[in-house]
Amino acid sequence: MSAKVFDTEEVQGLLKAAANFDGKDGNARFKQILNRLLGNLFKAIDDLDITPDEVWAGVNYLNKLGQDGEAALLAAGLGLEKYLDIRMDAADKAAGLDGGTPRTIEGPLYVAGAPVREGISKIDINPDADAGPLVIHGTVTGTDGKPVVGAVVECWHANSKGFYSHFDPTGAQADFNLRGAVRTDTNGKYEFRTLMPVGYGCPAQGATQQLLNEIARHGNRPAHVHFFVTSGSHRKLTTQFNIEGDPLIWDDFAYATREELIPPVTEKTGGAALGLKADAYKDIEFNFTLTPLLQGKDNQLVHRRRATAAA
Ligand code: MBD
Ligand code: FE
Repeated sequence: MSAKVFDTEEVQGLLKAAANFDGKDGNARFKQILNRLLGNLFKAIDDLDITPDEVWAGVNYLNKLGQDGEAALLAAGLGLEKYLDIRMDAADKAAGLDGGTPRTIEGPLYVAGAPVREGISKIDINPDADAGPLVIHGTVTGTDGKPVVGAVVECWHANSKGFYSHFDPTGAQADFNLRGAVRTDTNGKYEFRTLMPVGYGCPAQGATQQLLNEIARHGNRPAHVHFFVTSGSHRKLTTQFNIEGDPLIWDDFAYATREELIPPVTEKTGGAALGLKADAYKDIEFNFTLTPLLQGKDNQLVHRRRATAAA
């Protein structure tokens, strides 16, 4: 091991200067976070004797990550997004907020702007020969058990190739294919008529998969459907369910699976009358329980950059 320099006056001074810690201008919070993260990096370099070649490999990796537009994908794969959920869950518990449908990560593939329909929306726009019909429906209630009328349930999921519209490299999907939004009816009910998704896999040549290969991890998710549930009177819920029986349910590269988020899939007939592509279809009932605002506010609303498209 080479000599340790982290605790020297020179390095501590360098860290402070780099974050302009002693300057009175600039964003104090930003300085605090930058100084800490940079310090932790410097310390790791010292402790693990990380070589210049390794440091430059890391710097170059960040360039590729940005070029590939995969920073948020990597955040999911490294458990950073899950970690934020763990922290929000703990904060909820400390505030005495329980009984709601568990949250789970948003992931990087939401697109804002899906047309909002009343009660029911058929969201499969493009034909997909390998996907059978699926109806997803349920009730939105508060923790008091009362239906939440006029809540907006948004959903988004992959097609039979594991691709999401807007991010589909094959260009096979229209802007809001397999993405929808419905307002709950007077009984708090919502319904999506759609097609069965399959699991997602990270782009094989992308920066995320490159990192995962280095540590012998896969970059796959079980088949799943994402939701936002929004209402003026309750906190926004960000969640997903997994499709029961998928072999990756407990081996999700993004760590989003939770016991309460694996609803049963049932076989039904009568799809023709619902406008589905076959009479036999799969049905998933999934009810949402929303938690109340805290002192009139949603204390856990997450702001992040999201894609948008025009409906
Ligand atoms: C997905 O579909 C997803 O939900 C996450 C979290 C990461 C990559 C693809
Ligand atoms: Fe997803």
